[in-house]
Amino acid sequence: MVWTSRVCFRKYGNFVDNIRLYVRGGSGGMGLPRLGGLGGDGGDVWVVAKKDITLKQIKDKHPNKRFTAGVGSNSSIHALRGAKGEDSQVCAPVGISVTTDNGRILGELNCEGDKLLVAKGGHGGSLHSGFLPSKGQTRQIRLDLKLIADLGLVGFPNAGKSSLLTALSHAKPRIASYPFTTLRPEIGKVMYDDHKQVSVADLPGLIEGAHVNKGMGHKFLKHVERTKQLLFVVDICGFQLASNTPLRSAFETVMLLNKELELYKEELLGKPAILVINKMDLPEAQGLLRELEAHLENQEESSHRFAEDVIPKSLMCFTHVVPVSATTGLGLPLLKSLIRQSLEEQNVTETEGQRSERLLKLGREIPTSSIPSRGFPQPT
Ligand SMILES: Nc1nc2c(ncn2[C@@H]2O[C@H](COP(=O)(O)OP(=O)(O)OP(=O)(O)O)[C@@H](O)[C@H]2O)c(=O)[nH]1
Ligand SMILES: [Mg+2]
Repeated sequence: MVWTSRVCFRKYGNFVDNIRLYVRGGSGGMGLPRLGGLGGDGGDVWVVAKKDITLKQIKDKHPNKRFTAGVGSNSSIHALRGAKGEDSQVCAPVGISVTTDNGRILGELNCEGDKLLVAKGGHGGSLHSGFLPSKGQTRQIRLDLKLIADLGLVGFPNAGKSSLLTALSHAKPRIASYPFTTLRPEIGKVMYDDHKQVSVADLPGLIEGAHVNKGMGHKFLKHVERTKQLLFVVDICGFQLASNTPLRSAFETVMLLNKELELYKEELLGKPAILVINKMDLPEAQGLLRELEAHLENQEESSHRFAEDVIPKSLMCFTHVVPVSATTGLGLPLLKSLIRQSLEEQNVTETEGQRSERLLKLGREIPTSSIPSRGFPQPT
């Protein structure tokens, strides 16, 4: 039997993978015609790549999403050459592309410290301009996190992530019964009957302590940030790394994956995610699935058995829970259609969000004086 249930533990969808900003270079300072003094140039706005920054942090720290550089100083008797206005910096994550509102690419920031000029300051007044300054450049820009794939496969080693990718796409990743078979992401394309394609990244397995870089830790987590949605893949029989480490049940592996993502970057839990329970062809699978279901439904209670430091503070929200077998193909057609549905839902939510943001902005920009009155005196 193939079934799916919708388990939603908390609101999801607050992961930010793009953001629109208003940037304005500072105006130049006035020149001093009497003495031939030059006004200072306005400051510039730069986007600078920093390691531990996320787009969500920019959004939270600068709710009005405006970055304006300083004005150049006027020329004066004391300082004939006015000082340049202060530059403004937008600290952004590594791995973003910057475009103008109409889609022109301004540049990419791929390494820490990369800088991109996004709004030039105006010139200070000089003989050439009749000592009058010019205004700084004004622009709407978009910062987009460069995604490696639509979906990322998240799971402990041996859960069957690579097997699942092989079953869903034409990719041929290495599959073996030992942990850490996959060492770098491999992208597969899932094809649909109407020729639509969805890209899925097979990622290295994650183990407890990944957030402090155990196993393939950081390499893995860095890639998770660069996918739109997550597919948690769990072995219904659980996971044991070695004979001297504890055997983790399927429910424990879900909790531990949740905890590792939270410890690395809590906002990753805001990504839409589907929980895939793999290896349902194994003889003991049905009984274990019932147990897992019961735990997922009573998550709060079930997690009390764990050590304090294993219990996640926020729980991942799964849009669907789908039992499958990568080996026999059980549940895969349903999983394929849920993946598509989930991505389409996310697209709609994002487009609606952007549209209402634009409308809101438009409302702010139309001055009330331009709204025609009906001949009544306006209150002052
Ligand atoms: N019985 C059964 N075995 C499976 C299934 N899916 C995968 N396996 C087996 O599980 C083992 C691990 O599979 P992989 O696909 O390499 O697992 P992985 O999650 O990619 O592992 P890492 O790359 O090490 O993180 C292999 O021996 C697979 O044949 C399944 O649905 N049923
Ligand atoms: Mg693998």
